[in-house]
Amino acid sequence: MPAYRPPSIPASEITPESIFLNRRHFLAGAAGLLAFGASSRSLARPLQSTESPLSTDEKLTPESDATSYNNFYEFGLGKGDPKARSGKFKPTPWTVKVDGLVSKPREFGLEELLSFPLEERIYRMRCVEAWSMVIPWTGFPLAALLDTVEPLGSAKYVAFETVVRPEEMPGQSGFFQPLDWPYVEGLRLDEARHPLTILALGLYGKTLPNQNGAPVRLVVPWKYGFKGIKSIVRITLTERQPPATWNMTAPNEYGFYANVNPEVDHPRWSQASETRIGEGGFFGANRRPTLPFNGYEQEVSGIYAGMDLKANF
Ligand SMILES: Nc1nc2c(c(=O)[nH]1)N[C@H]1C(S)=C(S)[C@@H](COP(=O)(O)O)O[C@H]1N2
Ligand SMILES: [Mo]
Repeated sequence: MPAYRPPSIPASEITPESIFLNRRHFLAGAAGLLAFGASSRSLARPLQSTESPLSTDEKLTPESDATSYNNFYEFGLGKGDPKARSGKFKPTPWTVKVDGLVSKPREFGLEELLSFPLEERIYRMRCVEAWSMVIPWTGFPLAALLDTVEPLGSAKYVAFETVVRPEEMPGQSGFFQPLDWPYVEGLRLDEARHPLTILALGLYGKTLPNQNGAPVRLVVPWKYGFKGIKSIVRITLTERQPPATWNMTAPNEYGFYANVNPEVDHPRWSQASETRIGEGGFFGANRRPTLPFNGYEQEVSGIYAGMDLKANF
């Protein structure tokens, strides 16, 4: 699988708008111009562009939907809460601590994360609630970050942790607490190193808005959306399978693997089909079939060879 193709389109051709209109993909650098949060805006200094073989050419979900219909329980349970209630959240300055079973544990400042070669990836995102979107992310392969800290041979999993800031995240300070904080997630090391797995710093050519997980979140497109942990402050390499928030909260409903699988229904609803947000009508004619591994079967099924995907859902 090609992880990256050298740029073939001169930077002069690129403007942020044209990127989405002509379906070309870009690599952007934003060092020195950090505008996360409510004032999210175009990443500065687009460097180069390339057609990414890992992107879908399906119609993008309207940006206004992707940034207003969100799951981010730290800001509340309603789909509109993350946007409406995240105004106080401060995504800069930011550091991500990378530790555990690595030779070179260290912290990465946001500027350092932005200095990895950024790439645009247009991915389907399938929420376990049976809706989906098509989102253009800007980010870089998680494998690139893992390489720099040199995982030890004993490392088998990667654990992720979201920030805890009740004073800025109203869903963490209310009377009713739906989840234990911090929100945590995990991947097997080979999943974490898969070329499709990225750390995203932006969407639609802009830095991440707070509601989408500013300033840095995980995107694993063949898994249900809840694996895509937001506002990450720590990444830890471990020997044992790390805890994952939804799996711990309701293990019979949400597995650790959470690979999109139309044949494994949620106990309370079918996973055989989904609604594409923006296409209207949650039920009825607009529903489309859900694809194994969310349509990334060819790319990822090899890493699960021999595994019982119904038992390990
Ligand atoms: N920290 C944290 N990360 C999270 C969540 C959350 O509640 N808290 N929700 C998850 C779920 S269920 C989904 S579907 C995606 C939604 O991402 P989006 O709002 O950017 O579309 O984020 C995931 N990451
Ligand atoms: Mo979700």
